[in-house]
Amino acid sequence: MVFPRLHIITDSLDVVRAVVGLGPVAIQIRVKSSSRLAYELALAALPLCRTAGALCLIDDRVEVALAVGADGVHVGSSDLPVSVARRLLGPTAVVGGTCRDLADIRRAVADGASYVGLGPVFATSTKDGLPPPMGPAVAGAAAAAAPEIPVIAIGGITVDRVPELRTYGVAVVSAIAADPVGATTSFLKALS
Ligand code: TZP
Ligand code: MG
Repeated sequence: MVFPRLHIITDSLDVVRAVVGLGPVAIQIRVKSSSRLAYELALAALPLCRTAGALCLIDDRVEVALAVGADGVHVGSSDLPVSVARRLLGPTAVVGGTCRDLADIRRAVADGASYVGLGPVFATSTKDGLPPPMGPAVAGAAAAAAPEIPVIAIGGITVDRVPELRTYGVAVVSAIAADPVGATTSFLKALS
């Protein structure tokens, strides 16, 4: 499977159901409230992803990825380190790490990441406590300096902004909320 350029981050089974068949996507299950709820959603989402050939990743929670047999995880600075997620999940799992700059990307590569999420590229209200946005030029330069790993831009990404991004792909939350099918279709076209 070619690593997907569009990562859809969601806490909704309806969104998973709506978008998995539309093209090559990674679904990232992001449930902040509890491992139990994340587990239940992941358990329901995984067969939908498998049937459609979509990648199923779990945000933050390595134990949930292990419990349901997901394809992998995406870990940030408050989660288990990339190296530990890699050790726990094994060599074939997808392990993504949040990065803020090129030095982070270099560390993530050394620690065994399969891909990195780089951001915030643009301002976003989806997540609190983020550093200032780096902008598409800085993100593109970091991605160009680390061609060995897919760099997925995150933070305030909209379809209109895809052409100015020079990263391997994008991860989105709010941009697909109002119209998951229409927005996903547009993102897939913009990224192809
Ligand atoms: N990490 C950095 S920005 C972000 C996360 C989880 C949220 C991105 O959400 P949106 O709505 O696509 O800006
Ligand atoms: Mg996270």
